[in-house]
Amino acid sequence: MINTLSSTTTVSVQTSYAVKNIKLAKWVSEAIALCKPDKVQWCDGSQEEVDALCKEMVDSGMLLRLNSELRPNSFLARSDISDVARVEERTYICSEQEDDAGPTNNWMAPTEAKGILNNLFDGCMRGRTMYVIPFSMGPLGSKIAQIGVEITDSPYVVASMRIMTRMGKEVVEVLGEAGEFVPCMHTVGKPLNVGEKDVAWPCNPDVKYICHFPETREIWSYGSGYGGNALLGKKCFALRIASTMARDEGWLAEHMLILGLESPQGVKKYIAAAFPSACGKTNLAMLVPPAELSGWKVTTVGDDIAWIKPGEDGKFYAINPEAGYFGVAPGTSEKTNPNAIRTLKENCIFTNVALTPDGDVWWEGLTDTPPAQLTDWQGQAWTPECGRPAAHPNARFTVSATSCPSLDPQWDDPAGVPISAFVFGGRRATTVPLVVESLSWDSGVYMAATLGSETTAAAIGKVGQVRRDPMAMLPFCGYNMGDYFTHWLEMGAEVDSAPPIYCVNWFRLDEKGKFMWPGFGENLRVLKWIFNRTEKKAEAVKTELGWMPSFQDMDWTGCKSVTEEKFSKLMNVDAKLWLTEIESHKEFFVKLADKLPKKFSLLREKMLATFTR
Ligand code: TSX
Ligand code: MN
Repeated sequence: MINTLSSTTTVSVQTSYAVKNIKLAKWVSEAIALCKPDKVQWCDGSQEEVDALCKEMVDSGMLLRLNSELRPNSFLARSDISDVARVEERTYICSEQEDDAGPTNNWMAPTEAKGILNNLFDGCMRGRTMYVIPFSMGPLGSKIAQIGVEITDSPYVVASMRIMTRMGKEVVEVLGEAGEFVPCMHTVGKPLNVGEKDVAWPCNPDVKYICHFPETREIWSYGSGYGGNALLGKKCFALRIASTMARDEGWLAEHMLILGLESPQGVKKYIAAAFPSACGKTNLAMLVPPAELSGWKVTTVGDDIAWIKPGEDGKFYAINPEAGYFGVAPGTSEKTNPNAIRTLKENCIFTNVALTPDGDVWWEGLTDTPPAQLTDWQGQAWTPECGRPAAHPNARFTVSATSCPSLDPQWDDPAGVPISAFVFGGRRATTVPLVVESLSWDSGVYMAATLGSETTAAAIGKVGQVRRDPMAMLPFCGYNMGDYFTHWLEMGAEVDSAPPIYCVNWFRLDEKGKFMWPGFGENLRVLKWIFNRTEKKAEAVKTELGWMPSFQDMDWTGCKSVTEEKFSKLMNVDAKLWLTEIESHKEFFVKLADKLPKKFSLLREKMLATFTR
């Protein structure tokens, strides 16, 4: 028991540890007064705690326990149909000045947002338990790590945060009396009346707000229990709030995987890579090298977010602020990501996947032939002929990083890992070559800022249209994108020699619409060239776009599908297409014009000139 209560409240508060942090105790007691929960539970992060919560959720119908032989200690959650993804149109940056949010974010004045939120949060936890979740983004006590505390009325969020972050009483110890933390307020937005029976997935189908206050460093999320809307350590904190911290303090909070690459000689390097959605980031982070290049090892530091700081020795050091993977399940298979399949053996929470008759999970792409019968993500009977997907396309797995067989030995190192190269990749059917190394830091930042993916049939929007997603950060940058570009340009000078920047494209198509590059494990051939380039041990040819390997510069041992002719097509830089491409950069930048770095216009003009020559 702890005294976080005002004398007028009568709510049972459960904690097994002392809270000495004055700001924390005060904030929680204010939250209790506002949200008016029936009970308060300070989470300690123990196994017993999460076991008890999962049992409660199974009893209430929020979770289904999977077959303990096939999928030990694993659960299935089915969300409300109105609550299946991040809600970008309901996501706000609440900075004092609208200009600080910039044209690519929704903006609301902080006082206006607080007015709305205070109304919505008033009594929002009636009939429910308020959970207090202390968590660290990054290794506990690391100089690069940050602490947050999430208040939520969702036990699913508690169980998920325990997987995705370092969570529990140790975090409160690290906070001490005066440590700083980011307060993260969350509610599903469905208070229960006395005697009212709860639904399996409580949320507010009509009202959702995901609000970020970069100046006061707080997060308020209302109405959703799903993913990035509710697990506030991830996109809200580790990207939107952290990107503004990083701008102010001279570091980088990026939407990047971090992988380790070790040569047969035992030389180890780390690569940070950004890709827009649906490019297979988790697959790359867990890549299994082709048999013919055995001796090369790929290890996983993180699959989604990197916090990168200049170190004392003049190099960039990166940590993965997360402690688990919240990955898209559909498309994950023994062929696309064998390490993920092994990671998912036990101790998982699955959300919106299909259920097999024997109590295991299934999703589109897991096997070539679907099971004859399933229960779909909405709990309906499903057969292969029924015409509906069995799993929701955005169905997820939540699993601890420590379950991953390719986990890097240094993944939890408080010092982080040194970054030798940045990689940016998009999904482009034409125009963009398989790999190119930028001629300079500045031109690399320009390439990253013009990163884009072509919309596929599944996505909204016209098929074949390029959607720009600078640094894969468009939905996640907590401030003005133009200022973000300037910050990136400036960060190159904060280290002794900035890592080289590469652009890759695994998705180029031939005339018949077939993928030209085999992808997956074969991507190691590109990573190997990058590795050797950073060691000055690989050749390259200078082109209009930058340094590119010729066929002989890459290792083709055991690769049957890529001939020299095919390779030249994969690498082809078509001047006519690039003139159109550069014109489209200009169009994209119009929206950001007032804050766009002047260097970008110069770089574009220079590039234009090389192609018109
Ligand atoms: O994840 C992918 N990667 C990165 C892997 C380390 N995917 C899946 C993208 C959807 C999330 C890819 N898809 C990759 C890739 O490199 N490449 C492709 C395109 C592709 C698809 C299928 C085949 C080849 C290329 N081949 C066969 O199906 C046999
Ligand atoms: Mn992501």
